[in-house]
Amino acid sequence: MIQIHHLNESRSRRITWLLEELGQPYEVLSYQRDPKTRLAPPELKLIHPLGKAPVLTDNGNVFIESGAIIEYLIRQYGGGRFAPAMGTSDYNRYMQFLHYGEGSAMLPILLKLYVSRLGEAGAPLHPRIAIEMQNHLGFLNAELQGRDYFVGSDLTGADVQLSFVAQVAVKGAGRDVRSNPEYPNLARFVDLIDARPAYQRAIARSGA
Ligand SMILES: N[C@@H](CCC(=O)N[C@@H](CS)C(=O)NCC(=O)O)C(=O)O
Repeated sequence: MIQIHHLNESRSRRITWLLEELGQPYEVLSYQRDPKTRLAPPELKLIHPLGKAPVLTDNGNVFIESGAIIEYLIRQYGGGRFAPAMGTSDYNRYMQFLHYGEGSAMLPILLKLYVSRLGEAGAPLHPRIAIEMQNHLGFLNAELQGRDYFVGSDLTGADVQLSFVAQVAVKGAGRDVRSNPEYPNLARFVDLIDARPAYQRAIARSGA
């Protein structure tokens, strides 16, 4: 049975959601962040030395990295769904976004998070981070102009991967800017995800 090692309020939500979309039986092993440091508990290092979530285990294999896990699950259990056919231009676009989600888009988001902990000492970095946030979120917002999903007309693994970035853009830092969104297409995308029964099932099963 597939096991997903899931950390509260983390990117491992993407994988529990994808497992629900796939309709694949799975077991959730839940971990709670330390309330002060926000780090994962040390037990997660027993599953993988990095101690980061998500970690997926299946058939004796241990997988880390959301993008690689998404690709594996869709290849293994997708039955032709959630990814375009290899060799098509949609497939190239799909791979680009699957990598882009963690390879580029997360960097300014994480920088903002960490630098915010420095208080005033971090102020010199704020303008550069803001420019990079706008650069990446503006790009993603523009890519969704006139379309519901990032690739083709149906949900793919690229949307699952980019869901976290869109959610941070729209609902991050305890705010919800959907009534007056800076990135209206990302806001629409977040609403679309929220409305998916599989996403709701993932939340009901392993927490919001
Ligand atoms: N690029 C990795 C990021 C993994 C990662 O850093 N996960 C965070 C949660 S969003 C984590 O485990 N943080 C707790 C810690 O660093 O102790 C992925 O997408 O899987």
